[in-house]
Amino acid sequence: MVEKLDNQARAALAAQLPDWQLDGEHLKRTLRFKDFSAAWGFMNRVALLAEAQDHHPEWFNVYNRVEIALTTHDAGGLSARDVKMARAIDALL
Ligand code: H2B
Repeated sequence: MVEKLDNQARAALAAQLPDWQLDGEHLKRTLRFKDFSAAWGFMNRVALLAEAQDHHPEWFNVYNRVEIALTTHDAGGLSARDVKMARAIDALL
């Protein structure tokens, strides 16, 4: 069973992941691409990461915009899996 982040770990997120917003039990980031094709290409790459890590984003796409919300369903909130996924997504960009 994966553990939720404790308050100290949550407080460190702003410095560790400056492009992500902490919103309750989600880490959120909105990205804009040149067009739908670029957005979809990015989503494909994230999908491969998600499968490899067995950790899947909640997300929403309209044309060139991709909104991502990370949380760990098995923990009922944020865990180290979300931090790892956010870092991996950042590394794709
Ligand atoms: N993704 C996310 N975001 N949270 C989870 O707890 C989770 C997941 N659990 N992907 C995985 C799949 C689990 O359901 C499977 C059975 O390993």
